[in-house]
Amino acid sequence: MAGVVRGDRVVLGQAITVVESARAEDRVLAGAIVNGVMSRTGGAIRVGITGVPGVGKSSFIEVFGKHIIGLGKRVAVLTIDPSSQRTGGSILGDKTRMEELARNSGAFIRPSASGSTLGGVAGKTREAMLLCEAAGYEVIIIETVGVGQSEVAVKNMVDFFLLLMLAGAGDELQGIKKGIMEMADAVVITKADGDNVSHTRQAMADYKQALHLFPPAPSGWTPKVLSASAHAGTGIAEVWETVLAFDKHIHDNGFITANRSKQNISWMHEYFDLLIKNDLQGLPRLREVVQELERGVVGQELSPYAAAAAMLRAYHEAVGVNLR
Ligand SMILES: Nc1nc2c(ncn2[C@@H]2O[C@H](COP(=O)(O)OP(=O)(O)OP(=O)(O)O)[C@@H](O)[C@H]2O)c(=O)[nH]1
Ligand SMILES: [Mg+2]
Repeated sequence: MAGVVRGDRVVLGQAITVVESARAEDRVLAGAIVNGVMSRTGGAIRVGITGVPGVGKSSFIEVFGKHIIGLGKRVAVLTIDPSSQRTGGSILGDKTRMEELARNSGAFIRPSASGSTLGGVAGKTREAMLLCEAAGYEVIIIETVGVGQSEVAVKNMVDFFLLLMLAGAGDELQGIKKGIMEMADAVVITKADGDNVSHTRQAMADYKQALHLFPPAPSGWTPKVLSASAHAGTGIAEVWETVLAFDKHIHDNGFITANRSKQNISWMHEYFDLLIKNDLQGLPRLREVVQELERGVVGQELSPYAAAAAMLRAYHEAVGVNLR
């Protein structure tokens, strides 16, 4: 823990590995680590970045991260890739695309552990974020692939949510669901260079129009539409200035406190659900009851609802016996 607080990147990496571990003995240590650093967390600006595969997230973050470090801040980048289980992950690709940033002493880059459920990965990313804050990173960037699974989880752990979009890619929403656009504090049209420049102008006008139709956000912030090119290095400073303007806005109107409290409450409930689930799995006698109930559902003797209710009764009983 002292190593984390000291800002030692190796120790920070090791602490995140412990937090990500599913082993029971590591869970105890992980809990102690997270509790131990809690009072040193909360100071960073938390930025979520999403967009369809290939939109240019990693390239953008490479340039964006270096820009922020150039202004004297330390940046941690955490990635959640819900597809990494299936495809084996674009982690290697990300590593190469953020090569310079990864070598920068002001940066810390960490891909999410694959092989867990989405909820699990998201929960661990949140803990990794807290560890990075305790280690003194002032800006936390969480990258996720915009395929509609992990955005809500990311939105629930960040302050600022950035959606990257391509210009002139036909369908105006590019498979990005309306709900994701609605969560965005800014939309950035990427690859605004070369032949793309004129398309970019049109796309910006279209997105301004589209965002205008959404109801006002609880933060009281009007979402911005910007453009950037990671290759040309243009528009990057404006995106950072927008994040800073948003940060000032939510500190001035108190939204940051209200929002983070809300996030912590939902975090608590998520953890509770997880604890119950783990607890259920840890009761061998209950497992037999559950299997029997499953057979009942398969044989259509029991409705799924009735089986769930019976499962809860059996759980209460099992816990009652345990407590005595
Ligand atoms: N012209 C142009 N191409 C870019 C720019 N940024 C990224 N690209 C290209 O777009 C492709 C995808 O870029 P990535 O940064 O890997 O995109 P990503 O969104 O991280 O992709 P996934 O991690 O696979 O979801 C690469 O071939 C990049 O070279 C840019 O600013 N301009
Ligand atoms: Mg990427």
